[in-house]
Amino acid sequence: MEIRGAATIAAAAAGALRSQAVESTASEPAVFESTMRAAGRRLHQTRPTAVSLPNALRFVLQRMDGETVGALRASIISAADEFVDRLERAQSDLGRVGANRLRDGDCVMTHCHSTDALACIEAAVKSGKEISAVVKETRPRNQGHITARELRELGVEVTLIVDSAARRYMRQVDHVLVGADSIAADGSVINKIGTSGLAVNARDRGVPIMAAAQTIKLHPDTLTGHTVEIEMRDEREVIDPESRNSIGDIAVKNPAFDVTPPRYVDAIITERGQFPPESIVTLMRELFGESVGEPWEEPADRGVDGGRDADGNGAIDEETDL
Ligand code: RI2
Repeated sequence: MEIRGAATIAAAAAGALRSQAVESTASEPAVFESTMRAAGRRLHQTRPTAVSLPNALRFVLQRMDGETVGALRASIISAADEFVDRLERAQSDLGRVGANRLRDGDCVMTHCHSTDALACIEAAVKSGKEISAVVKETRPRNQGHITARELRELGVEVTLIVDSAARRYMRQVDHVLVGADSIAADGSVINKIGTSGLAVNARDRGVPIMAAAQTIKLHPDTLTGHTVEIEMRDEREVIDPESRNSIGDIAVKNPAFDVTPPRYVDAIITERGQFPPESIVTLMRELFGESVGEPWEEPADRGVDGGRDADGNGAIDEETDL
């Protein structure tokens, strides 16, 4: 969690591959390629839910090319730099799309901290619109505090609330704006825990909900029926060990993310425009085709399905669905 937020994680992963390429002492091309794939596998294991991480690894490692170590190294460096450059451009393009949905004087409710979501508010403010925000603190790690600070830096009027006050304040907001860690092929939005309940409340109150998600948040594996793994985090984020012991024998669960079904989402905002969630699959097919590789695996280990587990049901994990 020192590096967090799906876009930031993606940039860090590309940067880590770049560092590995620069620092590798391999003198044989095959050894160099193998160390790059090993670095990719290690990075891939760090967090399971944000698909921007494997998408970043895929972008860089698929461009690893050359007959010599020098050429291979140069290809990684140039791909990593291009990835970060595209990421920054995508976020500002997405911000302009999202800003078009915000009118002068609108109030926005936010959840957690998302650089993609903030890009929309920033673009609106920079175009001269006055925007205010109701910011949910977002238990257990209170990343809403980061959002509150960054919105204040933009000059946005901020009201901070506890998560459970969201419904009470829903009447005075014009939009719910969240980010995404992954978007599934059916248009489900996988985002910080609490997003799905917030979206249900918003729908009940007639408040539109928009998810700001660059296309690196689109989860290509979900095109072929794979589910999105939800990260379970340390129970000490929820309760300290002393308090837990004083209560007695209890179970504590701390899922980091949840799944908001497409019927509760009005628009997914990307750098390629805004999409109703049900049509995001069209963009996914255009970007990924029908299959995706896992270039961090050694060629012999890739297999027909890239070595992944397939439950084949094409649905979201039942524990995470509404
Ligand atoms: P950007 C965060 O997860 C939040 O769920 C946020 O909505 C999402 O990443 C996207 O963030 P975490 O890494 O890419 O804090 O928009 O667990 O910055």
